[in-house]
Amino acid sequence: MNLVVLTGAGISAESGVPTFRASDGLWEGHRIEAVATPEGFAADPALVQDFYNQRRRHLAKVAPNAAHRALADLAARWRGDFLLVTQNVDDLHDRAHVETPPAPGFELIHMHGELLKARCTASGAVYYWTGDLETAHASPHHPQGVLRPHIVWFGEMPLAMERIEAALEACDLFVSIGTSGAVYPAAGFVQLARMAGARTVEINLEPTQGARLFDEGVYGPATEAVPAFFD
Ligand code: BV8
Repeated sequence: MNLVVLTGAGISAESGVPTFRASDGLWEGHRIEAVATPEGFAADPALVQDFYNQRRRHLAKVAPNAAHRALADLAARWRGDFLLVTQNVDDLHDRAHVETPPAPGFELIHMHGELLKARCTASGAVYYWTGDLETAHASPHHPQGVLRPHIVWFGEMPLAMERIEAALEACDLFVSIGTSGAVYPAAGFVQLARMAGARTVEINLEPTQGARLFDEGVYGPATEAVPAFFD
C-alpha cells in the first residue's frame, strides 16, 4: 500500500506557527505573495531577509505537536512506500521523525524549501543555517555569491516535483492535511492521486475550497483529527 501525505500550515498551527491565511496573507503590511518572491528580494533584500529571520528565530520557541508525532508513529510502522510532502518551511516534521525514526520506505520532502537552510545565489550550494541572514551575506562557497533563504518563492519551481509526481501516480491513498489548497502545484496533487485511482482524504479544521475534489473529509483540529484518522 503506497501512501502520500501532503501537509500545509494547518498542521503546525497548534504548535504556534502562524498560518498564511490567518494572518490574512499580510506581513508588516506587505502581501506575502509580494515578499515571498525573487522580485521582492531584489527590490528590498533587507525586508525579505528580516521576514525569514523572524520566522527562523521563532522555530526555537515551537515544538512538534500530536499531529506531527502521529505521522512519525505511522512512518515508523508503515509497510510500503510513504512519501510525506510538506509545503511548510518549518522543521517540525523533521524533529518528530528524529524522535521516532521511520521505516525504510519513508521519505520527507520540503517542496517549498526550509527556513533552516540558506542557498548561495551564485553556485546554488545549500547550507544548514540556524542564525539570521544579513542582506548581502557573503557566501562561504562563492566569492561573488550572496546567501538567500533556501525557500521556494512564488514564481519559482517547487523542489523534487518529479519525485512527488511519480509517488502520486503510484499511490493508493492520498491524505491532505491542514492546507487551504490556495497554492499550486500542491493544490493540484489531489487530482493526480485521483487519476491514479487512489482514495483521497482531506483532513482540515474545516472544509476547504477544494473539499469536493476528495472522496472523504475529516474535520477538526489536526492534533485530534490526524491521530484519530491514522490510529
Ligand atoms: C510555480 C514558501 C511555476 C514561502 C510558499 C499568478 C501570478 C504568479 C503566480 C501564480 C499566479 N497564479 C498561480 C500562480 C502560481 C503560484 C500560486 O499558486 N499562487 C497562488 C497565490 C494563486 N504558485 C507558485 O508560484 C509556485 N511555483 O507555480 O512555479 C514555474 C514553473 C516552471 C518553472 C518555474 C516556475 C510556488 C509556490 C510556492 C510559494 N512558496 N512557501 C514562505 O513560506 O514564506 S507557499 C506558502 O503559502 C506556504 O508554503 C504554503 O504552501 C502556502 C500557504 O498554504 P497553506 O499551507 O495551505 O496555508 P494556509 O494558511 O493557506 O491554510 C492553512 C489551512 O490550515 C487552512 O485550510 C485552515 O483551515 C487550516 N488550519 C488552520 N488551523 C488548523 C488547520 N487545520 C487543522 N488544524 C488546525 N489547528
